[in-house]
Amino acid sequence: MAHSPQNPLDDPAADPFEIAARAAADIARLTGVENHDIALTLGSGWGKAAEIIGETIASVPATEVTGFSRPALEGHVGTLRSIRTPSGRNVLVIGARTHYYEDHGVRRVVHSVRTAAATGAKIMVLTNGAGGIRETWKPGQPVLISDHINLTADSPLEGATFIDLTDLYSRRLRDIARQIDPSLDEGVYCQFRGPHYETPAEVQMAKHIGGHIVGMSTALEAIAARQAGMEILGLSLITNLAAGIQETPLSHAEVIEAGQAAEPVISSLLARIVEAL
Ligand code: 8IG
Repeated sequence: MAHSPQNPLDDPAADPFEIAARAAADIARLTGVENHDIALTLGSGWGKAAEIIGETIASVPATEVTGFSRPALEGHVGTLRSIRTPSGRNVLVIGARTHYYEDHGVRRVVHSVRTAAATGAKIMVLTNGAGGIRETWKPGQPVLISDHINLTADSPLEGATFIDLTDLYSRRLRDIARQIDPSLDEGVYCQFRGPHYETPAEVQMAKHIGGHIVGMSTALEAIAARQAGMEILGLSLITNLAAGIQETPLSHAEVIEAGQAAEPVISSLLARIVEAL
């Protein structure tokens, strides 16, 4: 062909759920694992968890799965892994997140979540790196997401689809996480579009409207996960205090560094939580 292959999700007439079903069939074929029980999206700082959750049965480049492919120049999209936990459950680990700020549209942002549901997953664990608004929080601290405020002004739902978002971040799953680590605090996640970090005034706005965590990924994914009927557990690694809460400017390098420092601790926490789900 003269040009790079198009992503089927970019055809407005295509059904994103049918494409997710095709992606799930690709995963079954490429991993040899017919069904998954739990899906886990690993955000910044959480990557090491994949190694300790269980035995990796198969690892698949996301580019081989329908809907994850992109024009070649945009490069690397990450890996999908099938992991068997000690208790014998199949976990689909998604290391290939598409962010809203990449401007490929919200269908691409939530495709991995819809695919996870199509593989049979009943629980969606969404993790991310984020900024903290609560002054008592320290960089490197993991917190549970109790609810969200979606400031993207967008939705993964198409047409007049009305979905209840009460208890979106399952209380039952948060309670299980707190049985593993009773010191886990929780807060309301505000999704901004990014990719710039907030101004201090925007952080104050988020605080005044009830937010405690600022990020760029999880709210849209959680809405799609709920639409797909999954139960959701959200975990943020506070890599930095939000702009104006911390006195120094935000630096991407420092954010990455805080993530790396926290990685061994939060990865083992996550592995223990997954085993308890
Ligand atoms: I890591 O301070 C990380 N991601 N919106 N604000 C927003 N996203 C983030 C931040 C932050 N830190």
